[in-house]
Parts: sequence; structure tokens; C-alpha cells
Amino acid sequence: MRLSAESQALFDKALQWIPGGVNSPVRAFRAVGGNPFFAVRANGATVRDADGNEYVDYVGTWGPAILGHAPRVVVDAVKSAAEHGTSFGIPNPLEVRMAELVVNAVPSVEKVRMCNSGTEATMSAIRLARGFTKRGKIIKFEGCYHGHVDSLLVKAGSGALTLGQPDSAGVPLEFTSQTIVLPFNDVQAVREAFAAHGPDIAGIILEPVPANAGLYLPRDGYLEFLREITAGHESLLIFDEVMTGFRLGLAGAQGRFGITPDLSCFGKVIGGGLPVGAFGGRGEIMDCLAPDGPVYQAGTLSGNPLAMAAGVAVLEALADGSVYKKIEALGQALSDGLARAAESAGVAVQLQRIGSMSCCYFNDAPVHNMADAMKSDRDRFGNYFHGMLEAGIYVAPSQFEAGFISAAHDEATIGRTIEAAVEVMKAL
Ligand code: HOZ
Repeated sequence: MRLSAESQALFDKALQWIPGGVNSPVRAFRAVGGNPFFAVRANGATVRDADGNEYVDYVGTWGPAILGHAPRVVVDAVKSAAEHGTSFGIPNPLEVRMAELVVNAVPSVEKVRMCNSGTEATMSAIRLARGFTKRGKIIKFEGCYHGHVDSLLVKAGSGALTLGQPDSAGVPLEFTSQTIVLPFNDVQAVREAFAAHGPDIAGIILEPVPANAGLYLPRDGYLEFLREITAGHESLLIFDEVMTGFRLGLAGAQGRFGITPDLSCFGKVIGGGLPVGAFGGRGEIMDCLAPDGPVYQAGTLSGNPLAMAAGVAVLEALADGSVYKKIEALGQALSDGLARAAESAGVAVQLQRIGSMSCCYFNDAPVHNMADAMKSDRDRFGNYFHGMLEAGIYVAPSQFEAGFISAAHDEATIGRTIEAAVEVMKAL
């Protein structure tokens, strides 16, 4: 048994002063039982807790740490930016460099605006889509999570699904009355929604690879279909690439699947571990934003020099594509190894993966949407989670989150993970 006295003491104090002891619900371990550990240091592929335990980390601060934790280039960039000031609230050169990197990497993005979180990015993209089209309704999909935007907290994934609150209290029905919620990967459902409400639909927002109810992939042709039907109705296609952006490749999921959305949302990787979000797309749409246009959007800390410095350092490090090759190969090796571990233990799993993102569901049928994901044996997942943690491997404390591999992982860490999984699966 790993020592957790310090973490426990911190959690006891946290419970007095922080709701649920955490600043974001999914961290609380409620879905898997037990209490969270408190991190004091994260370096490369590992994270160390307050009791000195070290874990191979597959959460990667929920996606941003694509180069691993505290990579030299990011630490140096942040230190040097801080020497010049931590916030200006005045345009700064790093914002321009960041915009240039994003626009050059993602062909659908002609202009981009920085904000402070993925939630802000999706909230602003929705407002912009409504302002541009002068329509009210938005289609979203079950299990897709777009941050905690009021109108999108309907059948949402991530912590909301983990805690059984996919529809949050505190969101008046009026706020979601313009949200049409449909099952993912269901062409007919989208056709029917457009047949019934076409002229009122401002757009469709989706995670092109939903990764907040575990991880499932779009069926062949599904994204193309969404592109076509939105274009045919002069609605916008909005890709929430907060998780997949610069993670599945420089051009994200849209580059991987060859789709051109009208608007895209970013976060996580582009902030290099600092708080950041961004949304961008076609110039004529982006020009509807204030101060050029009538759609208001703002932020005191938007384009913050520390966040820009960190993000620019990461995007520059990713530019030659070698990191993607490495983490893709490691992702494949991990999935193959976990599949072998499950098979030899006689445990039914669905290993879903794209690039360096993956999820292990404990069920015996492929997962294509939230309803399929819900069939996973979550008690079994909880036992798997704790077994792995005990063996020094940290996977997300929820069945409904994706795992991430970074450039700091290597064959040895993957090998160690598979060895642990062999034992843990046997004991399930
Ligand atoms: N946005 C993250 C989920 N995919 C959750 C992060 C957190 O709750 O800490």
C-alpha cells in the first residue's frame, strides 16, 4: 500500500475550504472511490505526490502536456517572459506569433482570437455562430463536452457524466431551449433535426473525436456528412478541438480527417500547461467580433504573455512532426499491450485509440456513442484504476475521460505500464 498521509491531510484541509476539496469535480476520485493524491511535482512522464510516491502519468494535466511535464523549452520560455511582465492588457508580440502559428498550421483558420479556457472558446464560438447566422439553435451531441457553458451542459460528458450530472442544476430551461441534443454517429437524427428546424439552426458543435465520454471515433463519412448538411443549410460547422487540436497532428482532427469546419475551438496543448483557449475560423465570420463587428467577446488576461510564451514554445517544438510520429507509435504499443493483458486475463475490453489518445472500456461491444460508452462496467474500471495506481501508474480517475501519451513517455514506461496491467487485469 502506498503512503498517502500527506495527501490525506491536505485533502482534509481542502474539504474545509474548497467545495468537494477540488477545483474541478472529476479530480475528486468520486467515480472510482477513495481520495485524490496531491501533486507536488511533475516532470517528463511522471508526477510525484505529497508523500513522495511517483506515478507514470497518462492524464498529462488532461491533455496539455504533449511534450511531457515541465519541458525545458516551456520552462525557459515562461521564465524569460515573466522577467518582462506577467500581464500587460495591451497587445504584445507573442500573441501575434501565436496567431501566426495557429493560422499556418490549421488551414480552416484564417483568423484566431485567444481567450483563457476551452469553455470560453466554445462559449464565444457559439455566440459568434449565432451572431453571424442570425439564428438561435445549436445542435450538440450526447456525451460531447464543451466545457461548462450553460447552454451546452446538456447530456454533457467529462466530470458532468462522471458524476452522473450530464444536465447541471442551475441552468434554466430557457438557456437550453435553443440546444438540440442528438446521439453521435447517427446520420438520420441530424437529417431529421434539419428537416424540422433547418432555417433556425446556427450550427453544429462537436468534438470531432468525442473524448469526454471515454473515446470513440466518428464512423466513416460521418464528419463529411455533417460538413455537407451544415453547408447545405447555411449553418456553421464548429469543431471543438480543445482536446484534439495540435494533439492529433498540427492540424488536429480536421487535418486527420480532411474536413474544413467554419469555426474551431482550441485549448490545452496550445497553452503549454498554462490557462488558455482560442477560437478561430473563416475571416468573414471572425470579423463579426468586436471591435470590427457586433459580437462582443473580451478578456483581461486574453493573450497573456506567459501563456503565449508557453504555447508558442510547444507549437514550435511540434512543428517538424517528429513528436507525433513518436507518440503515435507509443500509443499503438500501449493499446496492443493492454489488449494482450486483457486477453490473457480473460477480461472483455474495448481499447479505443486515435494517435496518442486512448480509452479502455470494460465492455464487450465496440463503442460508437454515449449509450455504448455507458455500458462499460464502471466497477471494474474502478478496480482497474486503483490496481494501476497502486502499481505506480496514473490513469484518469474516470471511465469517461481519455488517456494521453506524451513525448516524454518511452518504450520503458509503456513496458512498465503493460506489465502492471497484466497483473491488475488478472486480479479483476
Ligand atoms: N476538461 C477536462 C476533461 N476532459 C477535465 C479537467 C478537470 O476537470 O480537471
